[in-house]
Amino acid sequence: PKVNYLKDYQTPAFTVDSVFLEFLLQPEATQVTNRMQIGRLRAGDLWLDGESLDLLSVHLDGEDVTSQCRVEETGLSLSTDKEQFELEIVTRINPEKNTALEGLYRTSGNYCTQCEAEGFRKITYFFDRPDVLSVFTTKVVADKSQNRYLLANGNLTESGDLPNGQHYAVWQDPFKKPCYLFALVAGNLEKISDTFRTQDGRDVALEIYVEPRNIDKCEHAMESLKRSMAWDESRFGLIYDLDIYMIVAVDDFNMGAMENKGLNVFNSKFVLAKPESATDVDYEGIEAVIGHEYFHNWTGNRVTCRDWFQLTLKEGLTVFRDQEFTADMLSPAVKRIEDVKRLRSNQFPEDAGPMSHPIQPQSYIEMNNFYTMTVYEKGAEVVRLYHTLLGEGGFRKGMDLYFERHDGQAVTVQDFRNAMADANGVDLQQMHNWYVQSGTPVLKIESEYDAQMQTLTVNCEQSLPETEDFKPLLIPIGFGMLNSEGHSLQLQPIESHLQTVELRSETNAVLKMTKAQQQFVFNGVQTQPILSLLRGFSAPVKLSYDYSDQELALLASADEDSFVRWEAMQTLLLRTVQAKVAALKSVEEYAVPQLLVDTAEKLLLDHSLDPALVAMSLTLPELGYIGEQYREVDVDAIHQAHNWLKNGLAQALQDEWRNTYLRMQDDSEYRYDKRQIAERMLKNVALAYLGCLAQHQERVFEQYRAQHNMTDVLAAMKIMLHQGHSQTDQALQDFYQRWRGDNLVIDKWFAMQAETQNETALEKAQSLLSHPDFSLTNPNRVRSLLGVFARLNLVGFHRADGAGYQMVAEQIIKVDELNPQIAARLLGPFTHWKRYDAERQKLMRAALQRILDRDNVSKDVYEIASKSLA
Ligand code: BAL
Ligand code: ZN
Repeated sequence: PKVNYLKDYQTPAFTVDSVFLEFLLQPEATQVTNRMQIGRLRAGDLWLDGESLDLLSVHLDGEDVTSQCRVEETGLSLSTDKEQFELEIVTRINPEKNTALEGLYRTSGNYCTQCEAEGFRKITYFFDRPDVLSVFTTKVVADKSQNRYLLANGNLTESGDLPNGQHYAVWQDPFKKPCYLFALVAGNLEKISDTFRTQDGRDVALEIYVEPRNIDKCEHAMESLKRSMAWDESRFGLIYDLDIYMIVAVDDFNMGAMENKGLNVFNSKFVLAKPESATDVDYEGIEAVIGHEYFHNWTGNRVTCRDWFQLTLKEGLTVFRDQEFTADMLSPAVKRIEDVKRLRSNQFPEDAGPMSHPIQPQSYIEMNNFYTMTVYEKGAEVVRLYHTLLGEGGFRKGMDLYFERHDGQAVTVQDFRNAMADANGVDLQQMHNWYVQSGTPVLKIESEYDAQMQTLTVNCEQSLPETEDFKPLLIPIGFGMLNSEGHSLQLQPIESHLQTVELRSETNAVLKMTKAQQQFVFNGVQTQPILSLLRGFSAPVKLSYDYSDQELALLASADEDSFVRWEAMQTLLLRTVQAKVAALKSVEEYAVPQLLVDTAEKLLLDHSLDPALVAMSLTLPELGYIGEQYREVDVDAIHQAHNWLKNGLAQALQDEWRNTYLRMQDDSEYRYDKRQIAERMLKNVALAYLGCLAQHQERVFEQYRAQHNMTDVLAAMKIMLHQGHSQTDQALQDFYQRWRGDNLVIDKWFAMQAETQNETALEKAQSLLSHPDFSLTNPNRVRSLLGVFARLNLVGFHRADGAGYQMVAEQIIKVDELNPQIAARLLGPFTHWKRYDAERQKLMRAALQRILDRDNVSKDVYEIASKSLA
């Protein structure tokens, strides 16, 4: 397959000033007429991208040139030397057979589209690249009884009835856009409507379209949309620009959602919620994704990407914006920790694996493979660096200049950086190194205290393991010092370090590291301090600093930065699991350290703390993250040590868990708010520990039976499954009967079973494959069973005999024939084969080889499998 390189980028040879599209919708034979007003920018033949299209006719300024077109597998070319012309192309496509869910397809009998990154070429022949921007007018014609609503981008300009039970609608989008932002939806949906009055006094119609059975689950999405619109106005001064904003929820969708101009198409997972069927995590996800897609209207749509290598320009920035939005809606401290966990569990491994790429990739075979944690989440961390370095005011100035310069353009990450730099009169050239180097930087810190001089010297060294010719990064290091009582110390950088140490308060600083090795010195330090490092997780690095357990215990209960407190407690827990893993391999006895128990107890008894932070601090690190700490992952030992520590803490703090559980009980009506979410979180962490103890088993089942809300129900179910409680099967059956027919809840039912780690995990997953509700064509269902099993069920997937690998590989092959994007995503866990023992390595490689050695392997799967085996 062809490799695309950033270095080969060429500006477009033609413009499409406007395009008129007409769709005659038929499930198996939709006719698309595409009339483009084209202008020439460079000499040469015309090339239009197009795939899987039946070409019916081509007219150039009214003349039939069909027979002069050369049609290839990936597009069409035509010789002409005209400067300005109209080209009309008529094609036919089959939405019903489109299981790849790219282009125009059918879902639950409705039509919808997905064009990013390169799906528009499956609808018609076009310049399918983000730097060709056009004004789109779309006419949709369809059977009225089957398609009550006909939707496309922009504002509705005309609609009416036609003969033979047909009707039509014409939509015009006045804003120039690349074709990846095109959308069309048609079907018998229902909608809820509302309005939003913008800062400048315009009323925008808001509409959410869903399948009729889901109409009672849209309220939270609508509220989230209104909050997003208000937030973007107040935080960034960005106002919505069309008269209408529509969201459509569909059950079959490859991604989470898509920011098409004025007509977002969403995976129903990120729209539908009611307390009985959706958890707090779902509610938060909906608010975040609704916000994310809305924020794209400016960062992505009004200012878009020049080419797909710039994807992080819109995604990193928009993720940063949605992170800030959630932080402002709920709790900044909790949100920051959630994001760091996500980054470490998912992006750090990607950075260390065979698909490792910089946030600005330099090449790709299949662009869909680069919608990654690196481009999105690490990209957001890099945007956050600008924010940390420039402050809120400076960042805002940079954003304002970015829009002033680039509204209506397709630009690069360099343009963004220049706007940030120019608006603040600073040099940010060094930030370039974050865009072009892959891998997770290691920040090694050592400190020296001179009691006589009362100085503290902080020696920092940065490196990028595996990168030759490493170029130093600009790393802001959040910093503070504590005395042995846990009180913050005043920070006094020495005179010559006033440029590189920025004081944010008397006790809080940012050390600006620009060199490979750098020293920061502080005066007036009267006692040996305890360092609080990387406050707020101020950069996406791995910190190496030799903390004692006592220092960590102090930080966990006393630091002024909540990230550092959480991190300190997590490090103590991690060390304990690691010590047990080591002990399991020797004859040594090892008991849960008293210091750990005392620190945990202190957190549980300090009622002034945010319950969410206590809950997150006392949740054991995930198995995957623990595995990350080892060169060779011993799945069984880690699993065993993890359970051992959970049981140990359950027993040691039995009374505190029970008291906490009771203290966090709240029988009032479900609300999605910061306090209730935090209390449920801590309550369910306490219940998870209590669930380890036989005498509390009934309490777990009781919580299930109460059916108070899905957060509590699912928490109880997972504990029962994990602990193998006697009521588990009864609850599973009851759950299924209650919710059959509700796809999103049944996804949870599959996922919780797929995740349960025990000796029969694989058999369980296998039996679920033949469950009548399992389907290989629905991405959410595939992810719930196969995705969850391969990613989270370490014990089942990595079974020593290789049967777990075999089962998943067989299914990936089947999925690849239907939906290559989803198949490629499922490969993730196989790509980390180097982290396992020799026998497992062999088995994992064999599975990859089998997936690769097929005549019809998709380029999505080919790219990942072949890079993993290389
Ligand atoms: N642009 C693809 C979906 C998203 O990131 O919003
Ligand atoms: Zn996005």
